[in-house]
Amino acid sequence: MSHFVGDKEFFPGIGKISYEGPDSDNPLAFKFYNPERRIGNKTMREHLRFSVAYWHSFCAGGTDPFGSPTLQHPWRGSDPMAAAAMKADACFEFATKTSMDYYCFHDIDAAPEGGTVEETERNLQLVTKMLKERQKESGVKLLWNTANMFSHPRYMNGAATNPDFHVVAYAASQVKAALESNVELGGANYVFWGGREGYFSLLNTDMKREQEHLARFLMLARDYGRKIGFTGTFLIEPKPMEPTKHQYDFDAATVIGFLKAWGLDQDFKLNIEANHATLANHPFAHELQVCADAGLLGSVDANRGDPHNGWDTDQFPTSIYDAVEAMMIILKYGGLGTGGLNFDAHLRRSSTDPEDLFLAHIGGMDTFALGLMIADELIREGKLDAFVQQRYASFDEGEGKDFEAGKLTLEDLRNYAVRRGAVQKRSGKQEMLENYLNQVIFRTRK
Ligand code: XLS
Ligand code: NI
Ligand code: NI
Repeated sequence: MSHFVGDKEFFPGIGKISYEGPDSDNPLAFKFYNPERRIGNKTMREHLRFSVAYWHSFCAGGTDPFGSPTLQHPWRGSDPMAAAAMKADACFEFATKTSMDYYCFHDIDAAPEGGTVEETERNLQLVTKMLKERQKESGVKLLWNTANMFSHPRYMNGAATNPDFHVVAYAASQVKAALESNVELGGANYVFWGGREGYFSLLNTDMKREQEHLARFLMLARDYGRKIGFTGTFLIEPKPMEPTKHQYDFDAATVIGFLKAWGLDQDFKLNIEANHATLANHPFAHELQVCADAGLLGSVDANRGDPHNGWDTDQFPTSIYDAVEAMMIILKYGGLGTGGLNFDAHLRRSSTDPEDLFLAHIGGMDTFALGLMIADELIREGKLDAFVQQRYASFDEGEGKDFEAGKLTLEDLRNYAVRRGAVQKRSGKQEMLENYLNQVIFRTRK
């Protein structure tokens, strides 16, 4: 099979990236990601379910608030539908060459927005046909799609939470079309990221009403999706701010409370983005654990932020610590289900060589592959679990057990305290566990 689709190769000179192992000097090779290698009961590719993000890799040209594009995509300046076809070819060529099994897109990343609702719908239908063919040809699948309801000026005051019903309805037209595209492409999930679902000032905002509208909107989307045969998972992607000052889907705990309050937790799970956790002042692992504990861990936008500034810098993930902690949570959860690890990350503005896109993804994939291997070792060794279990041992028998079972009253607790007298200090041993983690991470392995 050729490694590109269509008749033009967009990344000439770069072949299929292969696994060469940790000692390889070849920057265009995997050092840790060996797709068919088994870890536990699954292969690495089955565990990790990597996905490339259309918007960052094939749309964004390296602009920032102070500077114009630094990248010249070959489709820039072409007729919009011709450009859409070229972008699709580039995406599937890239995914095939990097052994990426999935891709993700916003409606307007893939298909040009038209002047009317009907024209926009038609464009997306045409592009969906193109994508479907390329999926078939390459075997690359849709992890999720979503509607971009934040770029167009009509959404400046929000989409589902806009104070103007006309805008809410316009947003609904986009979600309807995006869901239809998803079903046509056999998407595994459908994402809502509410970049403008929030407010800048309470002086002009009825927060309660806006959140009720959001819940109603999500119910309608769910009902329509199920009606047309969407069997995948709906996902909400929390983020506390940016572009809005305050976003309603602030963090995992907030979203879970919202989903439960509206009875949406049967159909919706969460898509956790590492950089959004950073913005909410939480570690990535915290957000994943909150979702796992609620049984609502859906998917991951694998990237990283910068701890020293407050932006969504969407850098490629390189932290082994973060990847190890994330993969421990995911493995114990039983895997990502319909979700995956989507690289919602873009190159730095000055990374302008065509190979840089490959190097960035190779790094992200190797980081999570290594994280997976180490997390699996940590779980199999069982020392962390044993420590945690022993830390709570006082709830495994006697009154502690009765307390957990709801058999004791507050007076019973008081009497127990009297009987036991002064409390003995018990160390949490954090440093010992951190040293152990380092020992395992830096252990020599092949
Ligand atoms: C932006 C979000 C966005 C979503 C999809 O911060 O991460 O890229 O993942 O709309
Ligand atoms: Ni994201
Ligand atoms: Ni983001």
